[in-house]
Amino acid sequence: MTVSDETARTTPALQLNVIGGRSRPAGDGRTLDVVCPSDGAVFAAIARSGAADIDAAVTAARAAFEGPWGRFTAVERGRLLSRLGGAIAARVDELGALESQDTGKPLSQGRADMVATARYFEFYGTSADKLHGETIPFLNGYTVAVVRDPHGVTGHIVPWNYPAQIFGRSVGASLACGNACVVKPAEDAGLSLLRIAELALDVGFPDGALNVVSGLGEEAGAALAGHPGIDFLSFTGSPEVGALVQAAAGRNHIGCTLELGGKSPQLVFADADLDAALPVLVKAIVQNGGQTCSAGSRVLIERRIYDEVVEALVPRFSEVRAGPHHMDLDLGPMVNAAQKRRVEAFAARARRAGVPALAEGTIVDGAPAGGFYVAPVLFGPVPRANELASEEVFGPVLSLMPFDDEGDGVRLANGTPYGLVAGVWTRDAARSMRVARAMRCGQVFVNGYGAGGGIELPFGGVKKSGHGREKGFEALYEFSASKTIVLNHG
Ligand code: TXE
Repeated sequence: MTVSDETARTTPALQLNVIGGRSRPAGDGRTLDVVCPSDGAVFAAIARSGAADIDAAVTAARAAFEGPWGRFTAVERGRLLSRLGGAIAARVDELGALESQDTGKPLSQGRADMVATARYFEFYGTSADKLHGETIPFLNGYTVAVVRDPHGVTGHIVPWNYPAQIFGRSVGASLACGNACVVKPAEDAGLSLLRIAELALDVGFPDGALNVVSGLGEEAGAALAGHPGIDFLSFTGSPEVGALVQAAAGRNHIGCTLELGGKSPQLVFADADLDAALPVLVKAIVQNGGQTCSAGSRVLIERRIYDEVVEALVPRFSEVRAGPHHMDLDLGPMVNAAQKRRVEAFAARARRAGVPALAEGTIVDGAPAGGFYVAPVLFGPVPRANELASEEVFGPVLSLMPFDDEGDGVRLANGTPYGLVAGVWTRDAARSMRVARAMRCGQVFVNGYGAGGGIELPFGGVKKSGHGREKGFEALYEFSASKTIVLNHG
């Protein structure tokens, strides 16, 4: 082995921060290893940034906002965003493979994530010049105009489950409004964001408009959330950290959006088209290994078809296969060892409590021993008091639960602390609308679930799932504030 081979093997490539238009390591030179969840091996490194690096990024963002970036027109901002979308679309294979290696998700999912990320930038690129204000009839001799202003510098704390997509939806909307952004990716998967921030410079974003600073949550993340130079925060992650971020926002008297996951139900009524529903019910929990905020983790079934649905679901669920990302199976490993332990502990507690495990998927032969694999499990009937009925596992664990009638189904669906997404399967149009209207959550799909990626659709939760809306045009209202101008012209 040559010296350079040895160096390459023991010193993984360091992906630098992007601060003020330059690629930089952490000020004190510290790094974090990046592990591939498929085999547990270190394949890259990112900066372990601290408060000083966050401060440098906030300063650079402020300078951009008050300088060149702040002078861009909405049309010019939109053009740049669309150009960035195009640059990502041209690199779907390369960036998708990176996302896949970083998160463990199957290759095709990594690619699909990049197609969606490109589409977020394209969507917000073409929306930037359509954020109109309004005029309001007022007293005689007055004209009132309501215009929309950017907040200034926005902070974005991104999780590891869909790093590029969540980055794209959040900074896409914020940049479209004219804010400058500082982003803290998750320590477990942040390579794609850092690469996309470099691409943003290549396509012409001015220095400091988009900064990405990697590091640990309690270090770089907490420093960003609490920084007095931030004007608005966007957080996606756990309810526990969401509460910390909200408290930090409160101390600085700024607003925030929180997207904190869910325990999303799909209600299957006796008149449902089961052929259409069954594959979607399985996919909604298997996709991304169940590490999806909107995972359909509860299937609520009208009691008189409960046995029929179980009988049809069991063979489908048993066919699900988990394996390394490059094998491109139904699901990959969990993102890290802690997440694997968390999911396995949920399944073990359910078994100990006597909840029947109806079916299990397989981990394919040849999955590396160092990878963080868990076999998907189908449990049912899950008692209403069991934690699998109400707590987010964030893994491939599906709970089946019978309900008696429409009222009981609605109560059961709404009976968790969360409220993010729901699904309704029925051929009765009036009932589908009644149930959709009764759901306490941010999105309801009727006779489908999670269709189309949802780039154009407002997304966010109620209750413990958080507040505020990202995605779609509505996000532009989150990342801007109205200003009412009252002109007395006599
Ligand atoms: O989340 P964290 P974790 C849920 C899911 C999962 C659980 C734990 O149930 O099993 O959370 O995942 C940053 N100040 N979701 O521990 O810690 C962190 O660096 C500021 C649902 O990974 O909330 C990362 O960038 N920031 C969710 C981001 O917060 C802090 C997606 C999320 O990490 C911080 C992920 C701090 N003190 C997990 N501590 C969804 N809504 O989809 C951490 N961070």
